[in-house]
Parts: sequence; C-alpha cells; structure tokens
Amino acid sequence: MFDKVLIANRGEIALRIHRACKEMGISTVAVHSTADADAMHVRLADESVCIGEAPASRSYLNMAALISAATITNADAIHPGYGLLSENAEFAQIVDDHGFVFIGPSADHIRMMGDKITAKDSIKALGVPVVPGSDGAVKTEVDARAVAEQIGYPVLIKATSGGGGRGMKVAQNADEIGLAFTTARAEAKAAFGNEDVYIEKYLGRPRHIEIQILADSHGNVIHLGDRDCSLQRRHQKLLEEAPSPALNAAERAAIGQTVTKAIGKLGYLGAGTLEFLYEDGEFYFIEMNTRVQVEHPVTEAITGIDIVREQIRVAAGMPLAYKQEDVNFSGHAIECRINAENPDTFMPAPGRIGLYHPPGGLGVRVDSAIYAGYTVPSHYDSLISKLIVHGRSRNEALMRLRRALQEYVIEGVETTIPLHVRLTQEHDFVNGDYDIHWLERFVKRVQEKNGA
Ligand code: MV4
Repeated sequence: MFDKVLIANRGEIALRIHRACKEMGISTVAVHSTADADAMHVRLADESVCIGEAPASRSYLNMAALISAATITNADAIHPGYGLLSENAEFAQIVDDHGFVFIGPSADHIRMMGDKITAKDSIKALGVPVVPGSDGAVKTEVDARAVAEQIGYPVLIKATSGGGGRGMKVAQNADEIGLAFTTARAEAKAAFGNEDVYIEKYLGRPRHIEIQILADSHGNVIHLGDRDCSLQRRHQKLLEEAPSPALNAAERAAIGQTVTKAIGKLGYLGAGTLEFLYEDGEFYFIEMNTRVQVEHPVTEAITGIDIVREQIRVAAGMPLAYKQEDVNFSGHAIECRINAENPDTFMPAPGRIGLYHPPGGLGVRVDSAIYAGYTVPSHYDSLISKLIVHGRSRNEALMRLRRALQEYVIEGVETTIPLHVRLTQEHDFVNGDYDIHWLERFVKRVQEKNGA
C-alpha cells in the first residue's frame, strides 16, 4: 500500500480523499493555489505545497507544478478527484512516466472514454445497449440526412469531444438537418478543436440514470447500483438520489450485470460510471466517466462501501474488498448540491461565511470544506457543500432531508438551500415523477413567482 498520496484537488473532494487516506494509514499531501492558503484541505493534510496563483490554469491544472510537488514530498501516488485533471489522459500518462501511480484508470481508457464516438462504439461492441444512431462520425451533410432518415426524426447531433451537453443540436425534421449539422460541426471545431460529430435518435423525456462500477487488476468487476441524476439545470446537477425511483430490482440487477460483464472485457481499472438515458423501460448508454463523481456519496450510503478507499486499493494493485454478492443495497439516499449562488438566478455568490452550523443526526452526512470565517473564493466552482441523507425508505430520506435543510445555517453568502427546500415540497419530486427536463420548468416557475 502507498505511504503517501498527493491530492491534486481542492474543496470538499480533497477532504474526502484525505479522510479515506487517513483511515488507511496513508499520509497526505495537499496542493493549493495562493487563493486557497487558508482552505480546510490544506489545514487537514499532513503536508502542503503551494503550486501557483489563484486561476486554476496557473495552479491546479499545472501538471509540471503537480509533478514537482509529488517529487519534493516523495509521494507514491496522485489522486485527481473530480474535475480539473481527473479525466486528462495526458496527465495520467505523465504521472505514470514520472514513476508515480495515478489513482484512476489507464491513460488509454481515459482517452477512449473522452472521445464520445470511440466510447459509444467500444461499449456497444461489449454488448451494452446504446442510443440508435450513426455508426461513428458523420462527415457530410448528405450522410447526416441519410442517417436521420434511417433512424427517424427528431435527431440529436453531438460533438465527439463534447459531453456534459456542450455542442449538441436537435433537428426536428428534414428542413432542420442541414443547419443543425453545419452549426454543430462549426461549434465543435471552435470549442474543442475537433469538428467530428455523430447522430442519435433524440429521446424526448428520458431520465438520466448512471451505474457505478469498481474494477481491480485481478479481473474482478462489481457494480454498486444506480443513481438518478435527472434533476439538472444547464447540465449542472442539483440533486441526485440512489436508487432511482424509476427502476425495480429486476431492472437494476439486469443493467448491473450487463455493465459489469462489459467492463470486465474492457480490462478497466478503478471507479467508473456509465451514464444512460432511460425511457419507456429501456436503457441507452451515452457516456462513461472515468473518475470518482460528485454524487458518489449516495451510492456509499446505500451500500456502505467507501468508493475512494476502493479506488486507492485497486490503484495499489490490491483486489477489491467486495465481491458482487457482498454488495447489499439498503434504503434510499438523496444528495443536495449546495452552491454559493443566488437561488433564483444561479449567479455565483462568493464571499465570507459568517455563522456556520451544519446539520447532523442519524442518516445525515455533510461533505464540505467550508467553515465559519472562511472566504469562498471567486476563482473556482460554486459547490460549497453536499448534504447527503439516508433513510430506510425514500420517504424517510425525504423527511430527513427536509429536517436537515431546515437545520442548515450558512450565513454571509447566498446559497441554493432555499431552492432545495422548495424542491422537497413539490408533488412530482415527492412522487419521484420527473425526467431530465422537469427541473428547468420548475426553476422557471419559481423565477416567475419571485420576479427574478
Ligand atoms: C441526449 C438527449 C436526448 N436524446 N441524447 C445532455 C448531456 C449529454 N451528456 C447527453 N445529453 C443528452 N443526450 C439523446 N439521444 C438528451 C440529453 C440531455 C440531458 C441528458 C442528461 C441530463 C440532462 C439533460 C438535459 C438536456 C439534454
């Protein structure tokens, strides 16, 4: 096992990784920008290294600075967390080239999944259902038209380097395909430097359901069930839950088995998430994430498995601590992402935290790196806390969530807590009756009511 891990991240996920390391007897190295000198992840770590100025491009994204920090502190491995360099294949390769262990999959698997066409082709070839669409990239308008006619309108044109909703264009009918195709390619070229696009049947009202997997270097792969991440606004998730209210146990077991079989054949290592659209009882793979995700705690709550610990174990060459038959799903978990933002306009609201009182009690977990007197910097994303509740049933989790949100005091900055409070009072949400478009409509209703 590693003696020392460098945590190439900040905020709550840096703390999360630190905690897993300490429980395993591993020393930690924090890295930080000049804006984060007072950050909690720096205070808690055994050692810290300042790696540059406030903008992430000058610090957390500076590969040379990170490798230097790992070298001077004699770290064995680097955990990238989520965001930042976590899905950067070049970084994974450079970490390896310098004799450190990258806590994540191989650079090749990161690259494979980073290209959405290659990801879809590879996962499809392994027997996982995908959205009907083009076979690989579509290079001309004539081909785009032919594919669209064949699969039927409406269709969605996606950039192979896109993901997370960037670079997508819908064509409702044959009149729209020309412009949609041309604009999608131009935008993809401008945004990603790669104009390759692919075409899929556009699903009108799916849910976004993802499957968490873990794989070791001894041929073992397990799945930890599903998360429903349909509640998003502009491709930013606001709330996630596990298990999905839309699935029954048989559907869950079937998709889990399909996915673990596929990932086994791929020879993948570490934690990963397969994202699906789910509509009318069918799963359609869209993308794979090769990192630990923001919403991993809801899966930890219902399985009792420490996902970050398993990432570290398998990166060190150890087997997973669990076989599939050891994975038991218990109860229901919900996570609210609490951002330092205006709850109506979603404008970032950095600033100094005054009073801070996080909720507690049975079935309540708060993953956060803020504290009373801490100044939320303006340079990074606005997630300041994740409130995760667990109950024996979805209803118990919901009751606990309402209680915990009421209890949570964060003064000095605006937060999205009031929005979460309203959400927990909505009939559709209470009934688990929502798709990927539901939240946008809810937010519009609230904005109109509040005159924002
Ligand atoms: C789709 C889709 C409908 N049909 N693909 C958006 C982000 C990217 N990861 C995939 N996305 C979508 N792909 C087909 N064939 C609708 C979306 C989509 C979406 C997906 C998940 C969560 C929220 C979303 C919001 C708008 C559109």
